[in-house]
Amino acid sequence: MNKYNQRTNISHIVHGQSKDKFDILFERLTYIKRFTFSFQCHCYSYTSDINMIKINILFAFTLCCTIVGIQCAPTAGTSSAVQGFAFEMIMTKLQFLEDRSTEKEEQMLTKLSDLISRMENIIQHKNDSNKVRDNVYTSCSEVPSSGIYSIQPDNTFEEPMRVLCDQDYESGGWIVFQHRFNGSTDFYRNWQEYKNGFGNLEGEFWLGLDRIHQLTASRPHELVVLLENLRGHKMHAKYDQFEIGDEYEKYVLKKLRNYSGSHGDFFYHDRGMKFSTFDADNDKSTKNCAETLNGAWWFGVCGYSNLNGPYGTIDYMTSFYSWGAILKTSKLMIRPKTA
Ligand SMILES: [Ca+2]
Repeated sequence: MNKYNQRTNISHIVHGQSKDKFDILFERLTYIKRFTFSFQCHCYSYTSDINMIKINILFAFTLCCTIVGIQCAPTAGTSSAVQGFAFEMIMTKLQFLEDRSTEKEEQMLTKLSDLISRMENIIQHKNDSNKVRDNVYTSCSEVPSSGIYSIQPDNTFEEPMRVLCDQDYESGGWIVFQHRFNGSTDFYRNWQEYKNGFGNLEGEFWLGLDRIHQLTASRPHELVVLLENLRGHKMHAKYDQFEIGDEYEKYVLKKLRNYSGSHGDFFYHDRGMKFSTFDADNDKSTKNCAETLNGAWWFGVCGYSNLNGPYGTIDYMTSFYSWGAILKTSKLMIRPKTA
């Protein structure tokens, strides 16, 4: 079974919603998922067909050579060289077709995966819209209390962004971009999903790298990471400058400066690293860190931080600082710098 079929069922995203409202979206999404699967099967079949043709040609060619009693292997002999050349041409052409088929398959799967991810976002957006206030705020510092709101910081944002605002921690004004607390959402996701975001703003979620980039590139932001282990011990790391690049730059961790906190500079090793998922290895290791650690992060040579890794495990970051206990909650938040 492929990774697209292993993904968490999206039903949690629309939990509690009237079915009538999303029937069409569900049907469409289901159709696309089935189409993706059948398309993959078709591509695999197509590639297998090409391989079978190659084998058949090789067999037929060998048989012909045997019958006429000539040497077919590509040697320095004159006649065999001519025969070998024709054979090589056919095989090269078939190899070209096979490579092209594989390339097209990968491109189509990426596009389909992106489409599914976007549709899940649309469903979540509709879901949240029932609970969100009609007002559009310029920042989370303006909202009356912690909760889900639409914000549009300035005119560079084409449309309002749905976010979870935290007005409780350290005078408030925070936008939450990662929240985990019960393991109900699968965080082992592909590039497109980390790009567009996934999960439920009322539950566990990842806001999306595009949104994090858009926010942090629009004006200076600070970052705070709040962690709590199963023993109830809490710790935090705060950086008064935080910015990530765009997708072209692989969402590189551009700025992460001026640490303060309770247990050390957690992300020291992540500075300047690009974001990696299991299907996008942008780390500095010979391994695929995201795949090895079952996560997605600004990995360097694996190790240290892996806050999108399997829920209920010891994070490298915390174990490195001898805090060593299983993480219960993690909350990553940003807010515009006021000074
Ligand atoms: Ca690597």
